Amino acid sequence: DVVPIRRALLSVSDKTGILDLAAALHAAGVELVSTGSTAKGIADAGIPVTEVASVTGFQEALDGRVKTLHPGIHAGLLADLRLEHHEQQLADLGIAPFELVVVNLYPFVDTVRSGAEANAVVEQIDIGGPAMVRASAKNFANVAIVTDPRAYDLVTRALPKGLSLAQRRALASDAFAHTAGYDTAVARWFATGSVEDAAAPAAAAAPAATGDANADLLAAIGGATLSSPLRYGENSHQAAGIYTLPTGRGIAQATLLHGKEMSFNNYVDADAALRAAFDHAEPAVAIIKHAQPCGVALAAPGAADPIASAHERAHACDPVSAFGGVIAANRTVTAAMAETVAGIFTEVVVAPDFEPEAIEILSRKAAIRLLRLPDGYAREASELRQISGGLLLQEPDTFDGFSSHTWRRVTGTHVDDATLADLEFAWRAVRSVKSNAILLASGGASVGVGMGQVNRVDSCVLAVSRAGDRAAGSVAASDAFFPFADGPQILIDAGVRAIVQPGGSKRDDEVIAAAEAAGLTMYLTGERHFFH
Ligand code: 93A
Repeated sequence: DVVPIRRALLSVSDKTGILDLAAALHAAGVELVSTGSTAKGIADAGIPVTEVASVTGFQEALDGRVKTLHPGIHAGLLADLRLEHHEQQLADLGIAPFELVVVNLYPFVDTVRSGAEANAVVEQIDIGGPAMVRASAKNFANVAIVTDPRAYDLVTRALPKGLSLAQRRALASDAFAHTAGYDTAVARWFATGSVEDAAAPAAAAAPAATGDANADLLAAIGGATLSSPLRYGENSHQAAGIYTLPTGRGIAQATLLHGKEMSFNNYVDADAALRAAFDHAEPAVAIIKHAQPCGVALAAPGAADPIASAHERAHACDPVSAFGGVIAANRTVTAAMAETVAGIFTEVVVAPDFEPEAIEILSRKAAIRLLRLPDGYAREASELRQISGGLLLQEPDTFDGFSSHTWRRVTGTHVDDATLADLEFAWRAVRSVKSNAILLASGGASVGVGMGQVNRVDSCVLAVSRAGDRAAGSVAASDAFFPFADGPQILIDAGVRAIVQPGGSKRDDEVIAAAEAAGLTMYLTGERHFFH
């Protein structure tokens, strides 16, 4: 289902990355066809390129309003070469097909925002561009359509082979979202004279796209821009979009290598999964459902394929909950990990990279989304949350400088190195679990997680019941202090060997006495990791 790229059409207003892409395509033997200033830039860079006018035999007319709107171009975009008579007609017409189309549209929104007068704004309504985008997206069976410079990397990595059907389908989805968002802005401008008002009738008529209703809010957080409307928000009746930070290196910048467009919830869960997996320096995997970890694990010591081992162990924590989960790996996904994941219904896999064979294996699943992180994945230096009427901003909770040497042992004997390593792992892992969080771990893998309860006792009960037999002999971490001895007593009764918790409760004495009586080791960290 891979269509080799022989001929590409490049026509972009945003020239970001276009010369590198053109150079890579040329090096792979692809013939380049391009419009006006795009063609000029490519030619100036010394890369051979054919002008659209010499393909159509028709000079651009009406001040550029008619450039690519010509059968000589559009038949090459729309021919379905799976049909013999399309191939024959194309040959009769002397028109060559395109397998790759790279187009982004006139900067309509920016022009409106610049305060340009109405005639100038109207000239920035792109007609030929969306026609090419929509034609190519409709013909995704034959053509790959790229509307976002962040996807150029996907194209160059696929050379010289070309893109798979699943990849072309995902690109087509992005393309229609791109033109839908564009037309929504145009409609809003006609209705209100502005592109900013989400309450305008044009926006209400198109619930799939959000527009820039939150422009003021977004200006406050450093120039985030609407990169794409999402199909919907947390639920299907909620309009939504994704806004990306210009300097971001996170999930918002990740490349979709395979699968359907990311949903709002996919983004939330994938980000939570990354947060959990990247808290560990060793190869680690986190599996997330509803923004909560249902398994976090490191590789088994000496595992032949560490990341595959970490995934297997994370999955084993709670296979029931992992169904339909979102997986983050902090290392390249290997073919072995892919084989296991392919057998489990999974929404998203996000990782720094994927072995080519892993992509091959997972691409057999149409529904799974594979996301490659940008180089140098990093989280922002501040975290933001909206409340009515304002924003809350805080430094992120990190483990910078974390060491168990600062822990205070309040009961029991010194534990052996393996147990201490488990406690350290549990303490790191519990941070990504929503409060009240209790995490039981054994051998560098979570075995039972109690999350999101409104009292700590219930979280203990949940963690113990999820762990089942595995609770006995495990270690426990609690994200915040135990206000009473009832929670730890549940862990003690289940056979937990050691507990790490912040301490600092008024009743620490009671809590410590319960641990003392049971003869287990308890460490106090002096620092809590609430996560709400
Ligand atoms: O003026 S158009 O509406 N009519 C066209 O035929 C046409 N062809 C390409 N807009 C058209 N384009 C747009 O030109 C593309 O969407 C792209 O944004 C831009 C690239 O032009 P250039 O290569 O001259 O910068």
